[in-house]
Amino acid sequence: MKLAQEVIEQLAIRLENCELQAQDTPKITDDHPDMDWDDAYAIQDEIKRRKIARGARIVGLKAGLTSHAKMKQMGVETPVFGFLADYFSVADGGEIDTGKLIHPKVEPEIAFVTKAPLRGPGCHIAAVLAATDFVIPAIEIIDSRYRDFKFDLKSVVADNCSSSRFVVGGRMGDVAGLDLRTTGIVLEKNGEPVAFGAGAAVLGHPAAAVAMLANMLGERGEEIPAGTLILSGGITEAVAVQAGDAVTLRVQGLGSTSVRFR
Ligand code: 0L1
Ligand code: MG
Repeated sequence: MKLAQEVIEQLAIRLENCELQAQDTPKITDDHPDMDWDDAYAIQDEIKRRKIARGARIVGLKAGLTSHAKMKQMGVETPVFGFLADYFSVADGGEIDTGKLIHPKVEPEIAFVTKAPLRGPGCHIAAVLAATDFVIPAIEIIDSRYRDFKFDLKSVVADNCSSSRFVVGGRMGDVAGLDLRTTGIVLEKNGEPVAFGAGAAVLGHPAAAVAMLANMLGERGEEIPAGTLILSGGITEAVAVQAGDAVTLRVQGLGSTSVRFR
């Protein structure tokens, strides 16, 4: 690690305050160009520690930048992961106050809920499918704390991978009866289709993103516990939203989930 613990704590406070006060900031690597991956995840961990200390519960995990569309949109090449706090969760059909966000975008995703722990190294698609209780449509609302979404990957990891809100809904699907590679999705904004795709856009199979997450956590001596909700990553590029917009995600065989922005 390149950063002192005191600097990690200061950067975590800066980024979390930006999240809680809906204010943007230049990317942190501008001031700390030598920070490494361990520093980036240590800042994310410190943000998580601060939330838990204030009484928040961690309700899930997210894999980010798991599709070529997202990697191309962001100009990066490596997937990343973050955590989901309880207050990120919005009811299906619910409303999000854009006054509490900076510049939200939505991503169509397939969420997994596990029924058994997953631990890397060596975690693979078959292990993920065997450990999956069900899959369900999910809309992730990302809101990078960095000005104009301009960042590099280490800055993104420190910022909990732009996590801000998520919605799940529709039908709980049994993976035994689904081919998630060919499962089609349509994302609608204000009744108009704005993005289309299929599960294979996420690392060839959305379960591969969950396996990758288990393997990345395994390198840190951690696992994905049973009962974890996991967002497997955007199937298409993220779509910008503003107050007044209504978004619906339709997933083949799994129904739909919606959210409105005010
Ligand atoms: O969920 C994601 O794929 C987002 C990862 C962070 C990068 C971004 O803000 O788009
Ligand atoms: Mg996402």
